[in-house]
Amino acid sequence: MTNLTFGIIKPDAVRAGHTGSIIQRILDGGFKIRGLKLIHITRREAEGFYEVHRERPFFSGLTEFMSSGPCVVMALEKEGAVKAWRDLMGATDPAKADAGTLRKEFGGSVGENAVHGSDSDENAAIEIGYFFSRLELV
Ligand code: DAT
Ligand code: MG
Repeated sequence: MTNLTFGIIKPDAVRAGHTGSIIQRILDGGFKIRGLKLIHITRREAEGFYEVHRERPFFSGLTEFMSSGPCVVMALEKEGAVKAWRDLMGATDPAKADAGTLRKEFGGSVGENAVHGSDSDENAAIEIGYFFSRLELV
């Protein structure tokens, strides 16, 4: 799975109509899309996904937000995919993200920052498995 990562176009960006623009930026960035679907996750599913952050003060707001509307989940392929996708996303806080990154362009705040990306190959495999069945990956 070393050339795969997992990404989400979060509910804020989908709501604002940025899905198409973000997917175009992903393709322009040289990623191959191996899995893609629009889903609306429950609070419980968001809590499971962000389990490692359960003790953080922002956990409740984060899981409420992630279950607040549809999002787009993606399995993305590129050499060094995890780092390449995090580089394209930019810093967690859009105010600190570099110019030209997705979070700079589409993120509104540290909590509602437009996109998610895995932080390691190991977590990419876990996160892809959380949202996609084998049949949904090409
Ligand atoms: P990243 O999404 O860049 O990997 P993270 O794993 O530290 O960042 O946090 C996961 C998400 O939690 C992040 O995308 C938005 C939210 N979050 C992180 N820090 C926050 C904070 N200080 N206040 C509110 N939400 C925060
Ligand atoms: Mg993270």
